Amino acid sequence: MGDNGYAAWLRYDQMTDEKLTDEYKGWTGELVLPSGVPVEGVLKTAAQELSRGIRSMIGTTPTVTHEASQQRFIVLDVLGGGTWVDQASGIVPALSDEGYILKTIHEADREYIVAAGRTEKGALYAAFHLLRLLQSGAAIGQLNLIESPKYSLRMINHWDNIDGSVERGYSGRSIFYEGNKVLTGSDRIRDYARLMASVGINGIAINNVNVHREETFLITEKLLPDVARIAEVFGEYGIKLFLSVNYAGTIEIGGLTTADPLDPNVRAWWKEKAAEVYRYIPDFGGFLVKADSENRPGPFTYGRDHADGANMLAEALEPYGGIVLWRCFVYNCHQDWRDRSTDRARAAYDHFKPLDGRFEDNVILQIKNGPMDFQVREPVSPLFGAMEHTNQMMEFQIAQEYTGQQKDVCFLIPQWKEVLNFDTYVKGAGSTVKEIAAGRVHAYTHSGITAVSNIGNDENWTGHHLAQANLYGYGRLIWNPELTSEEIAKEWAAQTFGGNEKVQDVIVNFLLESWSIYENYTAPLGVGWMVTPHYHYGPDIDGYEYSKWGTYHFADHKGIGVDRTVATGTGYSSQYTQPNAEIYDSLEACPDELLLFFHHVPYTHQLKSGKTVIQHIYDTHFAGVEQVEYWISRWLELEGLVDEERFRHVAGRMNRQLENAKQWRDIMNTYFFRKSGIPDAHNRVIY
Ligand code: GCV
Repeated sequence: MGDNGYAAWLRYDQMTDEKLTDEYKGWTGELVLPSGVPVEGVLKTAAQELSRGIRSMIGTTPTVTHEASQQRFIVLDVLGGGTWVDQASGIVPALSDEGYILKTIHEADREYIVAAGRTEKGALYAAFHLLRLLQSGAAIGQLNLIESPKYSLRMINHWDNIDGSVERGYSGRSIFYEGNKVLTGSDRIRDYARLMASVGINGIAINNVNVHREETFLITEKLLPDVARIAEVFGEYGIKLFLSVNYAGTIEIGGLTTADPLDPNVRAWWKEKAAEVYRYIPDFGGFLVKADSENRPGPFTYGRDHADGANMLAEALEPYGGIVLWRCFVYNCHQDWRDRSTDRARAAYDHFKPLDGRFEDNVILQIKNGPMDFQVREPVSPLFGAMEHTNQMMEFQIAQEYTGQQKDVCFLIPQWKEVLNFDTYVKGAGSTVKEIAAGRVHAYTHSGITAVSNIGNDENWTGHHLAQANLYGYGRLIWNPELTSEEIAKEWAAQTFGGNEKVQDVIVNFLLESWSIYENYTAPLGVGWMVTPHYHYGPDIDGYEYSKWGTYHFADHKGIGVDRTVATGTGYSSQYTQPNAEIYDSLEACPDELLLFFHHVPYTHQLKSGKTVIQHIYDTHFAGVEQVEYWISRWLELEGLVDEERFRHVAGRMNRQLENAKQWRDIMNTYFFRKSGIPDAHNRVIY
């Protein structure tokens, strides 16, 4: 592959270390499939991927065979299938269905590496893991790895529209659609499935949760034959296809006058649609639904609630094992800014918590990580874990809508890790988000993690080359949330930019600092927004201040922040379980980084850091720009060490990031100086 970034982390560059190449050659000459060389299915994909990767890195194509003939070889198999591999592998501790082992076995007359899963999917993941090791130059002579994914649902949501546009897409157009047609024959879709399977993704919803008229037909015979072709490719990589559906489908395309979830004709229509979908796509995953949210239709129109709506769809999908992913991003988007009693942050909890226990077993509530909307900093949604008898899954956003839009670098793994490690205390200490999402705090029948995709048809998939790290990292993190941000960044950088230590060092450290840098030059202390309305890139401090969207900072000449306390504010803090409720409610205990999310304070309020709020604003905004300047200078040191194309591309994007950071710095500092009248303690330039 060239250096346009298309291959992403599956580059499989030809190895240059001769000794290591010889060592690997010894192991990779023969690929043995004791259960027979498959002609179709996921195991076949696994064998193909291994062969392809090995050929590309080592230069020789392994012989794919049923029986071993060499002294050293690789074995690819499904455990428990009755082949000799079962015995050779010894006792394998409980593996989940998608788990696998990677084990080097030394016998008297032969040595081999077993890459075997509990299922074919597990074997595919084992194959990709082995390739990752080879690509990173790891030792493979003594492997003894046992892997099981933490989450059973590991999903991606696309916000792609059938006209080819992508809502909140920052890397070109859709890879799935163009001009109201489904793109079926494209290599891109297969290559995308490869990338996703290589990091363990097993479910992808291929259309926007805002389902417009044409997309409403995706679940009908008009478009299902094309959708089925995508599902087939996904299936080869162990990925289930999901579709977002239009809650008002019965009215828009079904010829009915209602979408009342309790109406027998409405129920019958959805059952018919489910049957149709499964006729074309037998392993279809299910429906993703945005209802009664941001002007989308929903059950409220008929005096029904979310449980009524979700259960109707659940009933239709249940005979086929399908699930309903029902989103909780529900709030009043027509709020009067003069009304201080309505708090958007409260909305999801207020709507859904009272419905606990009313949802069918094949419904999962999909909850955004924060109560607002993917801001650079917000607390964890208090709804997460608050419903003991209702399946839940977490929704992240890889797309960087509010975090730099893949023009600015913002590696989000550290943010997601903070969310996953957050202790909700819903069942006492240790009730962390990461355990709840795994269904281990409450006994959920379905759970997991999903995220909004950041890819498009840009040659390098993600616009910014470094934004590929978020996509890779997301998959790795939700396979194993114990991986550190640094481990993930290093893995990604080594596979994507090669082994040069200096290159590694610059990229990894820049990534690791990037979230905090972005936070430094944008909205401070958890207050959020302050972005250009609609586009959500670049500063516009009052852009949303007098709007209907419920996203305010309430800055005046004395202070800033949203009072969400019980005594004097909206009472949002009480949605948390103790001790979190108390900590957030208390001005003294509330962590600095979320201060303005929970409290309205004077500019002279002293933070735990010892600085006043106003000085913090000035300092972080000056620092943010300096940090970007620093990382540009570090990146420029890589000239000649990174291929020309990616070197220039990243340098160009970083200069744009610098312009953005300066714009934020100067507008923020000027705005708050004018509001507060308090000068910068260090007398720096403020306009
Ligand atoms: C798909 C935010 C985004 C919208 C998005 C919405 C959602 O409001 O700005 O583009 O719509 O979230 O998650 O449904």
